[in-house]
Amino acid sequence: AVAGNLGFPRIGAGRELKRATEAYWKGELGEDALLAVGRELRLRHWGLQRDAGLGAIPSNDFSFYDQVLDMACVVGAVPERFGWEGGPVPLATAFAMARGVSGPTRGAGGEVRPGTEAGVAPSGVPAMEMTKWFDTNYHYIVPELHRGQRFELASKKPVDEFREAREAGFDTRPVLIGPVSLLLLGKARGGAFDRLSLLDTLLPVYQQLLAELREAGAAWVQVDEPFLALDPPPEGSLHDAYRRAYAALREAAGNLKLLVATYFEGLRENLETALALPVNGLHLDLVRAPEQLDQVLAHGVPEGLTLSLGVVDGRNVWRTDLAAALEPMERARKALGSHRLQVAPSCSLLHVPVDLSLETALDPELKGWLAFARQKLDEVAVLARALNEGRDAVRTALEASRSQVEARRSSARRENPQVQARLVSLTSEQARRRSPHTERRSAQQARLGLPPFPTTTIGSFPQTGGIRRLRARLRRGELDEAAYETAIKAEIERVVRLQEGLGLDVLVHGEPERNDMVEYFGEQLEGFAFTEHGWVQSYGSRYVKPPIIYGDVWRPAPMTVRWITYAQSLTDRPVKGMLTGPVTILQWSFVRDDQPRSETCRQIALAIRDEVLDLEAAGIGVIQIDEPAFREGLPLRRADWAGYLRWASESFRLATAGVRDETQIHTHMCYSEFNDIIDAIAGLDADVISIEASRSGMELLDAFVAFRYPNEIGPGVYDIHSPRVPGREEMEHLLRRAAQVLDPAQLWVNPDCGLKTRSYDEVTPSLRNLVAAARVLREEVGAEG
Ligand code: THG
Ligand code: ZN
Repeated sequence: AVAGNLGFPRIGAGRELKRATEAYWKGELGEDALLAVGRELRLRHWGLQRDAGLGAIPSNDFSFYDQVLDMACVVGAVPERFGWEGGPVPLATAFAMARGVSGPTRGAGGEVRPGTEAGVAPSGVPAMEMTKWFDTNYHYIVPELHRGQRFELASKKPVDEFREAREAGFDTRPVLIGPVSLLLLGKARGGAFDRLSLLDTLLPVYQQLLAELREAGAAWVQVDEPFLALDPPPEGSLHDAYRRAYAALREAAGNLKLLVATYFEGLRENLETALALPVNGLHLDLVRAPEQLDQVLAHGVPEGLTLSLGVVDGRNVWRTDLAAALEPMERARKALGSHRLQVAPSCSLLHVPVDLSLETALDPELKGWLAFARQKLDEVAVLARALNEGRDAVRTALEASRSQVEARRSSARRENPQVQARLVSLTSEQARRRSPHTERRSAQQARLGLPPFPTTTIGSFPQTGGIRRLRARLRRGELDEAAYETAIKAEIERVVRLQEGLGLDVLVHGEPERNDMVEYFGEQLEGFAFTEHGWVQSYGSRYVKPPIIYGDVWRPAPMTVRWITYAQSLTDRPVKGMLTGPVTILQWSFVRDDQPRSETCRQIALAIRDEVLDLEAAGIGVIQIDEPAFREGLPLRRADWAGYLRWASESFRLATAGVRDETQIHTHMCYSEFNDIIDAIAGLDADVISIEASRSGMELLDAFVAFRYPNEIGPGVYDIHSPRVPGREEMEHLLRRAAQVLDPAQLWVNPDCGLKTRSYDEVTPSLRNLVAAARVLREEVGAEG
């Protein structure tokens, strides 16, 4: 059995890629210097993988921005507006596709890209849309496809990087995104059409590419087809598309071997299709879908097909239980012989941090339970050796793994019996508000006395350089707790006075004390650990450092109460308490693999519930629990949606439902399509939900209208992803549209999202206009009604 890998993180252990790309964008680093950093990272990572003992080392897994963008450039799918005239796609063009040209303020999908805003001309070329890579926190650039599109072999990055590796003495296995998945990752532009109808024009480009790779001396190519493990799309016949595509690839490949890689899910109904492809290897994700191995073996593996067994978790940070991983592998060996097996991580290692050995501050006991990308390579190598030479050959490694697994299983730090007892004794009443919304509404109205069209913001105010420096100085010990507290309180007071001056109805404290919304709460909860260097690419040069949930979660002390009550002490208007919801904390962390996600989510929910009740007891009458990741937690297969929605929505209610009728619960969600989960959203039973809506001209409201959403709702009227200051009339117009389709008594007036990334010169006039727009609507509707 060969030890293989499907992809290595390209960011560099010291975030070298981020620093270099951002310096290049700022004009501080030339293109040659940037290219040199890329080359150095590739060579370093190939070296690491060879030294770890891997036989199948990927190339073309590197990217300066995103691998889907790169593949679009390979096949010449460059939208017309970027002015490309054929031939190799220049690096600057690829970056323009990702980030827009000369500062459009946002991409076609609306998001702001780093560095695109400075000195912008409004007439810039918009970037391509960006969206989530399956159920990961990685985002890719969405290829734009149109009817009659032509393709050509434009960029030869896969061949160039293969040659570069070969010259440096590495025989690599180039990674390509397969033709069917590339089309399904794309979005139809200029009218809907069957994206797979483009296969016939796309396949000759893949054929040419394979021929060039073969000529360059490649023995194997990894072709990623993650859609083989997903529900079939509504259009076309998937089976037929794969059959046609791989007949064409086979023909061009000659003696070049093809490994089709699936991941993130199991083959399920596509199993026959996958096993019938004329290819030499098939990769299975046996971490997400362990049951598929026996299904594949029972079906019978065609002669000449090698199986790549993805047994090391590429999506999480736990050390592998090597002995347990070996069991299915040994079953496969019995059926096929070890020469027809490869051993691999479940998916590309892009989704885990680079190197655990850099973590010097991590508790040694906990560190023993973990493996990052480098450590996972060692695990893969040991497992391959165990298959080839027997378990005895790797006895020491197996014993070390066993003892860590035992240590983790029996560690006292993982467990908190009180938390477990609390979960066991949960009742359904605890996840239900005492009275229906209509009754709560009058109690809240009596307490808060808000006008129609009440105004509020989502929570954060601009994070100025001064605020970030305060936190950095506290961390470095240059500022003591008392001085930090004084400075933060001064900032809170400033933000409260500003909101009073603007005439907002429900105020916030502005969140100057917070970094990332998940990191901030994770740092204060038990059962969470933090890394110093555990960065994972989120998109382009933007990374996140997910906390690691290793044990039972509980809240040792109030987390936000002193800041919120301080803000409330400054004003007679209601100040809203601000928390992150359990689903989002779960979703943006590395989670335990020793209990179901639902269980961990309930524990987080109870910790948040404690905070909610403490805020209420401290006199806070409005509390917002944000769930921006609620929708992205949906399983990849629709058949699994209902189960997720049940526990995710229950967790939210568990966190929020303990309050009295007169305490008003808000939630906030962004980047969401609500159509297919609107009943689950209604099931959260928040008194008020704020959503992003301004960019789509209130289109996102449609689902709420069609569903007759019963509670209150704040459709965003100020697009905070743009530096533009919206005028009063523009926001009035959006509010009128909302008031036409919903009961005006349901409506709140607020921006689309938090204001953290904006500056005060944008935020202050925008909020002034927002309050003015709300006042106009009050008059209009009051006069009518
Ligand atoms: N927090 C977490 N995950 C997320 C988001 C978040 N996933 C989805 C979405 N938001 C991803 N968006 C971003 C936007 C900006 C950054 C990262 C992800 C970002 N990162 C800084 C960087 O790379 O420079 C690092 C910031 C830091 O020092 O903490 O700007 O909001 N968990
Ligand atoms: Zn938001």
